[in-house]
Amino acid sequence: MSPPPSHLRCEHVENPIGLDEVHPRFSWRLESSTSLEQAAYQILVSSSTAKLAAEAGDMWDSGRVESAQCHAIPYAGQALNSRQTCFWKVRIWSKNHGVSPFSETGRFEMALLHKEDWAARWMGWPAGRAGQAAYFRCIVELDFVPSKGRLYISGLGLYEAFVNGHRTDGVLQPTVSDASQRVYYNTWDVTSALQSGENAVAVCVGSGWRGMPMLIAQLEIEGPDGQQQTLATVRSKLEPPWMAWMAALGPVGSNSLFDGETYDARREKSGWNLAHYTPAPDLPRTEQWIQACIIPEPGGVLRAQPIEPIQVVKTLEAQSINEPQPGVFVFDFGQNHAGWARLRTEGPRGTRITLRYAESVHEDGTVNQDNLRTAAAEDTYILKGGGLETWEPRFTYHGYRYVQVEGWPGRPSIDALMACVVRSALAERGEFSCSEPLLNRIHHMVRWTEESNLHGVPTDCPQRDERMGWLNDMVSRSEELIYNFETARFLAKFLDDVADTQDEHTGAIADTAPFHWGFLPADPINIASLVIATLLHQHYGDTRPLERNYSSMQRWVDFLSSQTSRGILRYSHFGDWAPPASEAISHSEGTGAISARTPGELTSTAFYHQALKLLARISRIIGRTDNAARYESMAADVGVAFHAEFWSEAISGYGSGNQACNAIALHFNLVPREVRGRVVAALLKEIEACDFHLSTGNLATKHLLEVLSREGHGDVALRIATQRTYPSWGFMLEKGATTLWERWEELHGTGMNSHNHPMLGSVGSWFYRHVAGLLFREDETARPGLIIRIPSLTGVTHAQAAVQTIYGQADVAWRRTDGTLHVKAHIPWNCPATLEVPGEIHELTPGDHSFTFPVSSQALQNA
Ligand code: RAM
Repeated sequence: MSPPPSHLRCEHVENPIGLDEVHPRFSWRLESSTSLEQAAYQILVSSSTAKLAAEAGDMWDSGRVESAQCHAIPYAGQALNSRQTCFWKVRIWSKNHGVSPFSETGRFEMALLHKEDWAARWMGWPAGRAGQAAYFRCIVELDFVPSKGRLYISGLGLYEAFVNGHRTDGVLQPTVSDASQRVYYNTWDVTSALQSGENAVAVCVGSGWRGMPMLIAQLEIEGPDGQQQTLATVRSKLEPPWMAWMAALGPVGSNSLFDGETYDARREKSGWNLAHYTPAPDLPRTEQWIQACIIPEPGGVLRAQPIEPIQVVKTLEAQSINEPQPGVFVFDFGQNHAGWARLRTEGPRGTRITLRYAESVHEDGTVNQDNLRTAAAEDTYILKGGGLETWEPRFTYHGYRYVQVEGWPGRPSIDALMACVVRSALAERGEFSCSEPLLNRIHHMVRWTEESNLHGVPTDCPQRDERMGWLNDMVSRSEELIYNFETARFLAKFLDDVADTQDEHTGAIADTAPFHWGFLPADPINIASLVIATLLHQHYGDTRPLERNYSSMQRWVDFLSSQTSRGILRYSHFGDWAPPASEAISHSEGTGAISARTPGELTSTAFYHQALKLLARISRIIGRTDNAARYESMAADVGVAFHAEFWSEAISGYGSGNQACNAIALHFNLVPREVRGRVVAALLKEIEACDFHLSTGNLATKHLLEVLSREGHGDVALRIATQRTYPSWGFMLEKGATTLWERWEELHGTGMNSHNHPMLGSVGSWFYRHVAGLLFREDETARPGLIIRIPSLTGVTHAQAAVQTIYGQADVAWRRTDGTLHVKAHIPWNCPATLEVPGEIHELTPGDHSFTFPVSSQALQNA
């Protein structure tokens, strides 16, 4: 008999609360590596545990469904209500093994589904000041012992909330959005913080991306005998005075995501977040509590936050302290990252300590903030005196390796500062290593760069005055990201951000999401939503992001179609952005980041063609085959036009014949079969002319490595990837980089040169796919499956990778010794998989496998 399903997830989360997805999706696994294959399943959803125990699926009984799918199966039962809790379980039938017992019980709880569920209104404070944090508090009195408490809350720009002094989870909440379109709120289970008698809800709201702080909060409490009490941000004449929300200024003064935070501990309102609190009698006027007021709404609809909160995910100790000038101390944490420093100090009241953050130091040892542009990246802490004080900011974050401390009382010890690494708390998903230490170091560098750029959206950088979700970066970076981190929710949410930028009349989207910078219409290469939707299906078997964004993607592609002239799309903003300086137009935008040799109309047309291909594929996946045929035929026409426009017989290649032009044309299958060999040869020749260095920017770098491996030239790709001289990843490492640079050049000045920029990190997915050989199938209808394709690399003798799939962890490890190739693989339960070595294909069943192959035939070397 098959064991019961386990690892129950609803909307990718174990027993979630606060869902506003009215068809939440269920997933499970089998903690067994047997070769059982699921043939059918049955899901029961009940309104109570008793009913579930009696196997009465009063909310939904899926019945026996003949399917191997075990992930993201949508609820299709009775309509779900706001706040409703449901309980569910699942059993499966395995081929030849009969039915399993039912799983343990999972549960999920709905959030506030309708506008009318909100008694609360947006609240502000007329005496507040833009750029200053506002403090809010309110008391609710209970004459029962609470058995359930939920706090529904959002604060713009960012909030930090307490119930009776207990802080809610996460930092920098809520997650970023275009607040004129949608505002995310969090649902917190605060049951254990509540008590009978007086309870305090206290919230500090900072600026974030916005100016004036504003708050909406609704605390709903239930008692064991059905008692109910709600405390909401409202103000009406009927409201008893003790239930009024009060507001004041406090110790968090000026605060901004980019510039940093100032905290004056002398202004702390001791006990402000507790029920029994008596304000000091001598507070200056602005620090006195006065009634908050209702203010206009930000415009966007309130939606439950669908992704992981941002957290302090780890801390780093300083490696060294320098004193470049008397009283100026520079802490080196040894690793560039995003977050802030936590300080411990003791000193006289009124002592002012400043912390200035930077990615590099000047020759004299002081921090170099030149590349932060207008971001001040400076935190200030003013001591209250009288003992040990610890502090960390809450409404800012910085991209840094070094912190320069000034004003410290005495000399700081090495543990006076601790670095907090702050990011959206996505689980790590993949791991990779191989026999070439340089590749392992690059992998590590790519991982740290991603760690630094997951902040509600995939940001381009964490340090300067930017930190935007640039779509062009995501076009090439998403696959690396999905291998390295659990992004099922994060990337689906980003698709909503992209859709929010869409012009309702033209269908054009913007270059950044949420839209702060760049152009609208975006560069035609910005097909990130199609790339991401396809990856989410490939890796997670998730069709919802495809269905939900289908019309938005169609409208964007239709807009691009409307801009073509005989199949060619000529407008372009960035193209293959930031190639090596010798390839770029010297004084172009982004301190010379526009490619001189990769024509914008070539990238625009090639990516438009790819958008049509992806849209055709997405159409087939979700059953819109009528559209699929249309997009395929449009793509074929664009392909013909591309070749006619950009092909040069004389150079056997496209455009200028540089690496980018030919790699993109080849990888997107824009090259007619009869000249394909010539283009590959021209690409190899060009690479040789560059002494086996790349000459590509943020887009073409991905296509270059991929296409070389696909065309059987993995060793050439490996040679490029293992360079240590400019331009290469190894060069960055040789120069001391710990995260990826934005430019191939080593730059430290005032121009565009972030030192923590994932856009050149697409090599990270090449590691998994073409060094370790762990690929996801590109099937359009089936559930996700693996291809283990052992590459023929002479420069690597062993490699391994592990990835958390929807079925469990998959592992592959290969080693070449004495003319023998050894392959070990672990295929998780229910996962379709094949092993490919040149000339051979093996179906792999779930479980452990070990193979050896002779390589004496040279087949593996030369395939
Ligand atoms: C800069 C950043 C970003 C890039 C855009 C076009 O602001 O480098 O990553 O892709 O320009």
